[in-house]
Amino acid sequence: MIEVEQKFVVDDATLSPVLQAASFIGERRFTDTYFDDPCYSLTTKDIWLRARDGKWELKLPLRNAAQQSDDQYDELTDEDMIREKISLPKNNSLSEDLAAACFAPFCTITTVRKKYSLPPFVIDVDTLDSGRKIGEVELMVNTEAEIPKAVSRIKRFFEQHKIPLAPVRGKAIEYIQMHNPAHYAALRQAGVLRNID
Ligand code: V4E
Repeated sequence: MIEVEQKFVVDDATLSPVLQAASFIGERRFTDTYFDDPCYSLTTKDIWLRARDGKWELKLPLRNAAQQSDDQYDELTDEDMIREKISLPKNNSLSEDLAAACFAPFCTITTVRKKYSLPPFVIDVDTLDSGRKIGEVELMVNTEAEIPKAVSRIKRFFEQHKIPLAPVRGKAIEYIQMHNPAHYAALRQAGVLRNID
């Protein structure tokens, strides 16, 4: 399954009628630690390797980032597939092999995520330690061919509920901008900062 998603800036006045019509699925708190090497080899290709509460995940762009107007990433959780995509041979555990290849954590973010269902959409509302809130509307599809239709449906959902479709600085991008100017400059130079810079 492919998750087609669009983030939005949460404005409680706009969002509360939408959430009232939705069913609350649940709330979870998780911590993401993101990894890259000193040349930013992954993130400058818009590839995001993270451990979410200790479980490895790799987010890979489905299209060239410069053409993207929405968040469309493939997400791998199988460690052998992750190794294959980042060309990391197996000698020891994934974390040991990453460290040996000079991959190190560059940011850690804790999120409280509330999940709602408004079929066929799933709505996530993330709250960060800073209090900042980011929303996300998601639709699941089976094949890449179904992505354009899903993108249109999500756009219509935004119009219908008068949610502004403005570019959103994601959590990891915001962290890098605040804490690591050299990394942020490398992302900008690589053209990875979709729609914001
Ligand atoms: C894909 C990505 C990053 C990894 C973090 O992804 P994000 O969707 O922000 O995290 P989260 O916690 O909502 O993940 P989920 O639980 O939905 O899997 S960091 C940056 N990107 C891509 C990206 C980009 N290239 N440019 C801009 C301006 N923002 C984001």
